[in-house]
Amino acid sequence: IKRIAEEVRTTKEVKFHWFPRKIAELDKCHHLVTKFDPDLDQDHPVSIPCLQHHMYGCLFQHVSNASSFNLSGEPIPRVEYTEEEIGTWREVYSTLRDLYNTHACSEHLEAFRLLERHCGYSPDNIPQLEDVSRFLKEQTGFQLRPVAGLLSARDFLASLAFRVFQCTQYIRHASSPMHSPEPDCVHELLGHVPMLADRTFAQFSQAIGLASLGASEEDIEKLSTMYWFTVEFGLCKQGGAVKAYGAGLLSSYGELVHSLSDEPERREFDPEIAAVQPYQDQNYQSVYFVSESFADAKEKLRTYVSGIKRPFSVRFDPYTCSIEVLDNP
Ligand code: NLE
Ligand code: FE2
Repeated sequence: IKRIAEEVRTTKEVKFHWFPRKIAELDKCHHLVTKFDPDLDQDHPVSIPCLQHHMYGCLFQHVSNASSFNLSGEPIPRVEYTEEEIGTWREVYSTLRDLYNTHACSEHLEAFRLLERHCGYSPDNIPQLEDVSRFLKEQTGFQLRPVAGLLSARDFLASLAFRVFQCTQYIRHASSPMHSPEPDCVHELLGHVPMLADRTFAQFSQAIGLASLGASEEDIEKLSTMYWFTVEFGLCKQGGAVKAYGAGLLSSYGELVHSLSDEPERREFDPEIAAVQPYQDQNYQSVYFVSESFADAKEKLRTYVSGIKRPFSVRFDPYTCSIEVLDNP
């Protein structure tokens, strides 16, 4: 009996990483990582007004920490973009818009039409996160939250568990409109947002988030690599053709063309393999994973996640927007 009791205690005492259980606790999930320093990295400049937004983002982060964003329902602050910034947006928007017809998956095309009708998507206007967030909330329950830059994988994935998508508000520099190594609002608004309006894709995204809660460093690394090859750079089969659904592709003219050309390697999506596939984040990918459909990708993810070892399991309670934690027997 004593031996059993000790064994039980050992499992109960297994240490795991802290994770948010209530949506308000996402205020603690804002750890930024610096991939490049705009002052030092001459290859990837960001615009000066951009940097001001950057700082503004930090400021907002503090304000929101104090006021418990989401629970209070405080609107996301609107940003006034400069003429130059709107010019960058116009150039990317017009070029990509034409390419979507042949390169984007049908879910993206469909949501894009709605966003043009209801959310101020147009070549002359950079949509505001608050308007887009409201739209998404109606479609799939996803909401946006402004963030000052690139977040740590753990924090970013944790927010997905609550159907919260953390978004940058600044825009890429005018000198490199067709590709940016870092996320910016072009990437979020043209790449991620339309996909988050799809029901199955939203479920897929949340499932990655739920799997990440309290996971080991090693599993976080694997989940974020898998996220990279699906949500960011995924391809899928549709009507006998291959189309793009990854946001990193849908926001970069250069890479969208590259991904469906003869140059890169394309493999069938398998989470086990995609989770450990090496990648680089400064240039185009050399390998892409092709899913049969979102439903199929979701099913494969489910199998993969059930193999991740955690001393507990989690469930999202949509009524309270909180995570229920169940001890594994
Ligand atoms: N390469 C993408 C773009 O140009 O929009 C951004 C990728 C962020 C992970
Ligand atoms: Fe992204």
